[in-house]
Amino acid sequence: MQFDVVTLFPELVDAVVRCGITGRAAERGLISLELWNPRDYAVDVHRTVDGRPYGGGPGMVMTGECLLQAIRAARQKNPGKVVYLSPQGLPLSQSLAHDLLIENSLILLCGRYEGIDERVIKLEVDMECSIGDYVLSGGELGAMVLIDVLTRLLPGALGHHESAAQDSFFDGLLDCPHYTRPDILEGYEVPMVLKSGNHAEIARWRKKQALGKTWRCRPELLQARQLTSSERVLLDEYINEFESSKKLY
Ligand code: 4GX
Repeated sequence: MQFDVVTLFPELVDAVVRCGITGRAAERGLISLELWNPRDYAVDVHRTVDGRPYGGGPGMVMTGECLLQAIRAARQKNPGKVVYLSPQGLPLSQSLAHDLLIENSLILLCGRYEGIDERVIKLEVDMECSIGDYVLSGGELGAMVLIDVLTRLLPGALGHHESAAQDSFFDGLLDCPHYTRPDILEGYEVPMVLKSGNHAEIARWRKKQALGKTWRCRPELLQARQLTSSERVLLDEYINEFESSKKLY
């Protein structure tokens, strides 16, 4: 998958292809990142990329001309949908990420300051995407999140061991707890069942913990997902144990 990122801070975004799973995916040619700096298209001596907002008010707005040129240079080299990272956008989710996988190439537009000139959105943006309901200092971290989420979904990007962790959210549930050595850490023991060697019991325990954790921390995820009858049994068991453990205190 090709990512073209239009940004005033290319060195920030470049970190995504230098580290971890996304770094390895770039090395293997599964993803490719190209950076386009609107400042390189500024013509005046100060290489200005912002202007005061028409109508007044605080802050600055990214000007249209050099942004349009940067976007069009990217589009000419690597044709693809232009995604603008902004809090007004379609909320990013695992399912939106799956939908975006059909694209071979995306141009990610990162705004700084108070935003970009609205006419750039009108002329060149195909889709607006938000990574969450909070305010970033710019779209770069959003673009990096999107690149990371999409890369993990590309065939061959994850090793066998890493792909297991992804199954949990595919399933619409939070992940179960994980343990490694030592057996006892500051008085806390590893649950006995995990050392039993009984794989059916271990799978049952993990599913029950995943259901229970989702019920406690993100109940709305359970609303969005139909439970099977055996899952209902596991969750009821979890809830009963949870309620009776509360009575002990
Ligand atoms: N998910 N930001 C965009 C510039 C801006 C300001 C106002 C439109 C209107 C964000 C997010 C995000 C910060 C990126 C403001 N654009 N991006 N930037 N949440 O907060 O994606």
